[in-house]
Amino acid sequence: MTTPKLVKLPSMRERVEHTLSAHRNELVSLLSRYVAQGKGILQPHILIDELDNIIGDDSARKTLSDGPFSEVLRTAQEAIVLPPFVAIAIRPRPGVWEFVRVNVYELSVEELTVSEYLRFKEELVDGQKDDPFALELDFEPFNATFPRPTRSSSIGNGVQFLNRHLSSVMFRNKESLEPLLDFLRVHRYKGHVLMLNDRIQRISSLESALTKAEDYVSKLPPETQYSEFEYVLQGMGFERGWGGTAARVLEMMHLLSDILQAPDPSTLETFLGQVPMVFNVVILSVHGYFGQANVLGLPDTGGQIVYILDQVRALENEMIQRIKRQGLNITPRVLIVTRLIPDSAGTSCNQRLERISGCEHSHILRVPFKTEHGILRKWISRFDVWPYLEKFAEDAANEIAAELQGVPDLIIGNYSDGNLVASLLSHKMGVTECTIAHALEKTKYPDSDIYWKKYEEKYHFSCQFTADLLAMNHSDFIITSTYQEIAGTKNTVGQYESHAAFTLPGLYRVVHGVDVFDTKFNIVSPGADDTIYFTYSDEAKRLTSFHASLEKLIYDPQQNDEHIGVLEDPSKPIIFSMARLDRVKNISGLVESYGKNAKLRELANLVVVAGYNDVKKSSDREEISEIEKMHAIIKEHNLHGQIRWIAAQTNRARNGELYRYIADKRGIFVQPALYEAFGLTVVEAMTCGLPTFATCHGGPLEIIEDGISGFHIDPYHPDKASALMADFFQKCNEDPSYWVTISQAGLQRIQERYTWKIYSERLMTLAGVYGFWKYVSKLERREARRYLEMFYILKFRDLVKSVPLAVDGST
Ligand code: UDP
Ligand code: LCN
Repeated sequence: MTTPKLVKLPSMRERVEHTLSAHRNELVSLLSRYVAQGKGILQPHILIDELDNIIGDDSARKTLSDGPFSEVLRTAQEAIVLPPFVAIAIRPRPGVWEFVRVNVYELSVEELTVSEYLRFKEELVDGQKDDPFALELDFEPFNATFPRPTRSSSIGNGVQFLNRHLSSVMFRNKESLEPLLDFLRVHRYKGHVLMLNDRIQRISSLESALTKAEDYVSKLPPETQYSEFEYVLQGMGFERGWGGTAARVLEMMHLLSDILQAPDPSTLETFLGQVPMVFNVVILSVHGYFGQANVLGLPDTGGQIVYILDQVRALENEMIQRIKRQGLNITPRVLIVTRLIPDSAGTSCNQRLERISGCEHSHILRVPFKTEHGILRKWISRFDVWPYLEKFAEDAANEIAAELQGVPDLIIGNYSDGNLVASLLSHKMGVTECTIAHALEKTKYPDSDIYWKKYEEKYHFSCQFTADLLAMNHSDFIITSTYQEIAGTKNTVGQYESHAAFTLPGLYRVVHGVDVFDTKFNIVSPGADDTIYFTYSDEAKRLTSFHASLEKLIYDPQQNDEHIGVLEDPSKPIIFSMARLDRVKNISGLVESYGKNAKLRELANLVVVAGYNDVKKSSDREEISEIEKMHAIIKEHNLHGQIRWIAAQTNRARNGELYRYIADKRGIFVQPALYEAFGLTVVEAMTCGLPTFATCHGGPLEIIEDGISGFHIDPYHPDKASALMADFFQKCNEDPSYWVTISQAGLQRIQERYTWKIYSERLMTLAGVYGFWKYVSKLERREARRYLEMFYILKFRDLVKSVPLAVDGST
């Protein structure tokens, strides 16, 4: 038998070199086409398109697309052209990058380091500067000793990998078990010792105490309450926290015995996930409007609010159950900490404390933005909040301490501003930190890093990207809704991945910003509240009392600031969309593509719920320009008679019924965003049984399996998208069961993956495992924290000074 030889795959530089020597003419012809475009950045589709444009030369095309260079072209993410150079950023697989540069005049190829590539890219903006002292940010050395997977498919399963690592270390020798012992000994709740007391000082005594205790407890009837044998266990060194009944205590003790004898990853995860350590949780969502009623659809106030309120309900429930199961009599608390807005536009955002409905122990705690001029009264855009956050964090820390009478056990940040405050608080309090991005703005705005100055006045991305880097490196674990949020797809770059290396010319250059293979990443997807979103066919649960008002909302001919446009033929099915009226949501793009497709207009009406229809009602610059655009498109395509534009709808229960009402009429839901980080409306619509057409850019790509549980559309090819919808309606006219097939497949997809129950169980387990990991790795982590502290003080604090403070009374 012959042993297969390991063949080393050629590097990208070798591929280019090989092509240059074997097919010089063809490659030069292609590269010259790139260079001919002049200085700039070329996107992947342009790189490929140019191959098709090598005029009249089929064989050249074939040579290049079949040879080793094809891999370079297929995986190129961008090319920087600065004649005579073309530098290409190549991504052979998610999370792995290489950089090559070709001198097209001299026909030489070199491999670039990430720093060299970025420096070259900066020349697009700064010309040749050669400043050897540009600030370079590099987080790699701090994480070099931490374990990480190498396969792209393992990205986002951080906790599994971490458990494997931890258990293999523990397996090595008895001393490695010491941190676990110490960890179990530090647990306390308000001064009361939990799990282990001082009688157990060493692993050997833990082992013998466990044997004795297991022996004793196993002889008790399984349902015996902990209080009945509490004192006996206390004498052996055990305190409350092992379980409420003998059966549960025994189960936990078996798990620990197994770990002490032969640790394995899943036992470790189960055990750490059950150790009671999370009683008080603080969740930060700063910018507002954060409220339970009348806020959705307001600028900047969308899915994040829905997500957090649902999350808190699920989390409180899970905490109560776990605490009870562990035999503790402790009341958990969850505080959502947000901004208090005195001029609260008819919402409850001016109240300090608000109980969360559907919860017993969870509240919204609001803390105002303060400066030396006093409290800021008005709402401000999420892009302008940066100068307020440090003081906000300080004030919030005091308020939280007063509310909880102590520090929380877990801090969860949301979005860039909440994540920064979470980092500041967790840094100060030494508490486990989890961050959730919801949407990293950098990916939404192409080239917003290299051309950051262009965006600065409007968006202050220099602050936001800096805050994002700080938070993603400071947090103990990161939850994402999808894989693509971390590492994209085979062809597209992930949101976090786009922070691995980038440059803000003149500010700093990031050579290792975040590593998508880091075990801190975990995919835990949200769901949709099942009391509000359920299938249209669940007749018993339907809220038919809303039907009359929904009918009015859609068909009432009156034109006012709640709805404009009429649907002349009410018998047609409805194409429905609902989103904030942001540019990126691209509602205007949907209206335009509908307007241009006569067949689609013939087959279906269009109903959109978005923002306001009157510029006077909006204070948000982006929304105002979208409102103007919508009116112009409606006029240009003469859409009156086929479109209904409804202003933002804040009644969630009625919105749930609205999706189902549209399903009754065999309509569809469309999510046309240019980029959607996750897309809760997609999950909501599918949960209600509406066939859904959603953008292929971002989360919906993963939520929907194209052609099976819905459809992907590309907002950059709007004609194709509208043709796909028209085909769908046509097909449904010919065979009405087609609509049902897609609807049911969508429902099945949701049930398998997107539920809050799965989410909250996972979150609690992650809090346990990462709490332990934080404890064992505290020394190493300190180095990174000090580096981050310096970056915060020297860069972030300076940058926020460039953001103007808002003035109450002005718009
Ligand atoms: N939403 C709403 N009324 C509106 C617009 C949106 O209730 O007028 C809700 C929608 O049902 C969803 C959330 O706001 O629950 C939007 O979340 P998504 O993730 O789709 O987008 P985001 O606004 O967070 O970017
Ligand atoms: C923010 C977004 O932009 C959406 O894509 C998400 O669904 C939402 O947050 C909740 O995570």
